[in-house]
Amino acid sequence: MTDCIFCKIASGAIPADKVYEDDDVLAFRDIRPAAPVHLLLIPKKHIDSMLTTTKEDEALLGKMLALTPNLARDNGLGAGYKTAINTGLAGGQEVFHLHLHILGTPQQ
Ligand code: DGP
Repeated sequence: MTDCIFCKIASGAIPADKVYEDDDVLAFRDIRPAAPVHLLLIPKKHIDSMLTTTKEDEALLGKMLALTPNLARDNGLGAGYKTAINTGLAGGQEVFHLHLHILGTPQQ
């Protein structure tokens, strides 16, 4: 999607502080962090939100969730972290490219 900011980040057209990337997904630091560590994990494929996922997306969604402990550990959140997926305008979603927030405070 040409006017989607996260598609532009996924394609490298605009920069982001990336912490993980593979063929399917990308993780980068949130530009407005709400915690000392605040990552966003996105599918490279454009999906508007959880309101528009299909059965075809099940493996991708499972992969994203399964990646969160590794991403958290690699970014100092091995002791624990929060995840959130804001869904739809009524769910507080601002950027309409599906993304999973990973937030936390590194423990000593
Ligand atoms: P949400 O409310 O779940 O749609 O949160 C969108 C998040 O995306 C918000 O915490 C700020 C972040 N964000 C918006 N634009 C950019 C950007 O261009 N770069 C980065 N790194 N984060 C962004």
